Amino acid sequence: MGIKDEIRQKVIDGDIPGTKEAVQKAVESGIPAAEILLEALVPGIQEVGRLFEAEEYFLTEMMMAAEAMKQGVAEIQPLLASTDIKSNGKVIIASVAGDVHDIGKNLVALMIQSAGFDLEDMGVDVATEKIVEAVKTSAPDVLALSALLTTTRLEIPNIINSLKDAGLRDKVKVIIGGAPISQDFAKESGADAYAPDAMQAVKAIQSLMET
Ligand code: B1M
Repeated sequence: MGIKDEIRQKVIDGDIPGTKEAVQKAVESGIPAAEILLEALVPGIQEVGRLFEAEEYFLTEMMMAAEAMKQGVAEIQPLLASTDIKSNGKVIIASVAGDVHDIGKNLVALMIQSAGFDLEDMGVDVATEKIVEAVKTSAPDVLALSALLTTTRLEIPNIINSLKDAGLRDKVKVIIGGAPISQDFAKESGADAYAPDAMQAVKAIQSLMET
């Protein structure tokens, strides 16, 4: 088994020390961090999603796998983050109220930081009022919202309406993403942009900065 397959399997097994060790081994053998992320860790957690959906995995297994994934990402995070201090703008990111999924949000956050933006990460399950308050006080150029559940994505139009009510909608661009989000949903919700993955999120934010 190659090292990338090994990492993928360790994530699927929810083997936290094993994942960290395999990632370290991959780094030492010269595999680029982005490749470890996109070709080993992400496919691992995606397979876990499939197993959960097929009812072969239960919540505990999914939680162990998520932790293994997070710790694997932490091993390569310093290699992905940019040391460039010039700021291209300010972004606030959050997983919406009721949603504790943060692996995808953290990847998007990492890519945004690597692209030279100032980033304020509000974390998970962030109440709409808190997001509106942060937009008011921190005045970001872009608000980035992540939702992974078909139920929590409904929080997105609420946030956009609350921004309107607070007179802030025209002061910030809103980009949204997450597995149940689509371009159509973004349009219906009144968001300015949608991105299907972390790389495209950065590209979309860069174009929003030009508008
Ligand atoms: Co949950 N979960 N989960 N879960 N979980 C899903 C999302 C699910 C699809 C699994 C399934 O049934 N196949 C399903 C949702 C069904 C639905 O609503 N349609 C589900 C469910 C049901 C649940 C619970 C309700 C389970 C329960 O309690 N019975 C519960 C809800 C908790 C809550 O939030 N209130 C729950 C809990 C959990 C764990 C805590 C165990 C864990 C999360 C741990 C953590 O994040 N810290 C977890 C996990 C790990 C998953 C799966 C397996 C993996 C998610 C993930 O990390 N993917 C997931 C199945 C799946 O997605 N296939 C699942 C990898 C990550 C890199 O991808 O997050 O999609 P993703 O992010 C991508 C893109 O979506 C995009 O870029 C990212 C990177 O390229 N993206 C953006 C994300 N945010 C973006 C923002 C942007 C742009 C792009 O701009 C701002």
